[in-house]
Amino acid sequence: MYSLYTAPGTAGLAVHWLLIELGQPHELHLLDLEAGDQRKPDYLALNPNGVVPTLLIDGQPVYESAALVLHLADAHPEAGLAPPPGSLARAAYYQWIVLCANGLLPAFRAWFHPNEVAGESCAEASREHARSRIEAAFARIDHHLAGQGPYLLGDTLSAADFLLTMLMRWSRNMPRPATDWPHLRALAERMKARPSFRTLYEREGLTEWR
Ligand SMILES: N[C@@H](CCC(=O)N[C@@H](CS)C(=O)NCC(=O)O)C(=O)O
Repeated sequence: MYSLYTAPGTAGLAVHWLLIELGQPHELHLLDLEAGDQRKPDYLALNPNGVVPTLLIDGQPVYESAALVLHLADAHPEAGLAPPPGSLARAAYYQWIVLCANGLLPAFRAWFHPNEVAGESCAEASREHARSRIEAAFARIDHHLAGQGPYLLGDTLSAADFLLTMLMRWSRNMPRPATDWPHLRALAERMKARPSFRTLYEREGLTEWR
């Protein structure tokens, strides 16, 4: 049994979306980040980092969105969202998940919280630097999709596409949103057309970037 602690539109979105896509029953706990729910002792006991998401898997808390995406795809292989371990496709799959988790996700964190990088006095420069890193990553992924798309793994949808779509969504109000790049835009449209995306939006109460 799964229990997801998240907040609408955050790093928990890909995890929530996959739970819906995979048809896995789960309890949903929506935290109010503005009110500081993520720093309350009960939540810190589940995730000492004080961030969302956290997924209780049979009562055990596990965190880090990319780790949860990898786990859910493996735990429910019938959906075919993860290539077989040891295969070449699996190596590419790891590559994209790690690029999202290790490259794009921290750059977005720096975009949304630029004062965390080097203090308030450097916030503007940090934000600008984050923006250029995000745009450069989008350009490289778009180039990949142009030659080897339409999904990150070619013709095969994988859990990595869900993680990337979450990140593309985060760029919607940036000077150059992901949808400025034609192949990223096409991927976003495909992903948004999934019935699970509509359910996700209803359950998280989201309206932007439909
Ligand atoms: N590396 C973490 C990052 C999680 C993260 O930064 N979550 C944000 C929301 S997107 C959060 O909880 N922010 C609240 C805060 O920092 O107080 C993951 O991917 O799960």
